[in-house]
Amino acid sequence: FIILLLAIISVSCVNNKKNTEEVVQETKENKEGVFPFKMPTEKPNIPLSAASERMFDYLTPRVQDNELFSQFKYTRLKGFDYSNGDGTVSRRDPSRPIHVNGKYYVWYTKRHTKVPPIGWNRAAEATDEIPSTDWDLAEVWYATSKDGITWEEQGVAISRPEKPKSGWRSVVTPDILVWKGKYYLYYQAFDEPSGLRGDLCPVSISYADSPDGPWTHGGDKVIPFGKENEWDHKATHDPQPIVHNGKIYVYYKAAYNKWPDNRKNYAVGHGLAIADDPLGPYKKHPLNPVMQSGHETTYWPYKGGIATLAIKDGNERETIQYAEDGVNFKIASSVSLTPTAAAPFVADAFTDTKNGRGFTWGLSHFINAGVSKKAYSIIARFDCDLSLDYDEPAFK
Ligand code: AAL
Repeated sequence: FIILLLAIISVSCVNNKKNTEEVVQETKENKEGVFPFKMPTEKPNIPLSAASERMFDYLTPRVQDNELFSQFKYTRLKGFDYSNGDGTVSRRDPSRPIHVNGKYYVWYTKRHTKVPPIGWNRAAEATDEIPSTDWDLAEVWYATSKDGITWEEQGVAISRPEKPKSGWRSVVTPDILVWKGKYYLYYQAFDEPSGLRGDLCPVSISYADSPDGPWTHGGDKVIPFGKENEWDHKATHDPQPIVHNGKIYVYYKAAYNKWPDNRKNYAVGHGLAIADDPLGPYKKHPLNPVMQSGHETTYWPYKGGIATLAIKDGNERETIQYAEDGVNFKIASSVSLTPTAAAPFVADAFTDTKNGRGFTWGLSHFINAGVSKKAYSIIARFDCDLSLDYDEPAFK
């Protein structure tokens, strides 16, 4: 019996070998040649491995030639005080900076509490003075700068309204839109300590005639929540407006799957909501979520479409992607040491450009200690070469 078994195995091995040889032979009959020394710009008609095939799915096969590839370098900002890093002062989730009358403006989450956050997993112990997370009991502040490195904190832009108005617990993670001479701040408005039942909150808007304010409340829950059991049920985060095709495109995030019961299995998706007017109504794209990787939203006009930087979460984390229609994104490059909560300075974010030029710098944040006792964040500057008008690499 053993001899018979060995005979069967060896016959089948020979068969397998023959099959493989046949396949190689068949491929060679149609395609000849080996991969050339000079990198081809188009897919060559030769046998290709799966990895070599994939190279030609990118914008260019050589990453160095890829306009949607960059490295990132970081610079510490001047002008912000952090109470010696004791966790009571935090600045995070900056808006994209804008340039008005010779100055850059940025809005961001600022928390200044008596004690550091106790962590989302202890949110039930949070009080009016004890924050659960780094972004609990926070407000939207703003700062200005001449050079993008030294900043002067100007004060609060959006404070927490009286209870029970939306955002009474915390107003955070702002981003800016410039539309028809007015300024619109979009931000998350929490009505409970983050972490209690997840990171549940809707988006509110305020507007002003000047980036220095005063800000008028323009609406709450402007991006409709998904229905129960939909991916963006009760969570619309990181609103980021762009003017595209004459409309306002707001990309936003929701953390879903098993969160909050099981943080390990949570997933992050991004959706797109479109409106004719900044205050809405917003209509969600039927193909949402349009991204299934990434964390905070970073989207910008690139040529005729929209590009995005996906960081931190998902199978396609640490990639830059591009969608001609702003909806169906494809990986353009793989990147590393990416800016967290990246907020690039995108000069044409609101011009309804048909030829988006990209950017060379922006702001992002660094978190010092996760859920540990002294958790706080700082805002830093990043530089890169994701601009079509700039040939110098960020790193030499
Ligand atoms: C950030 C952002 C949102 C979340 C929290 C504060 O990374 O995604 O703003 O709600 O964390």
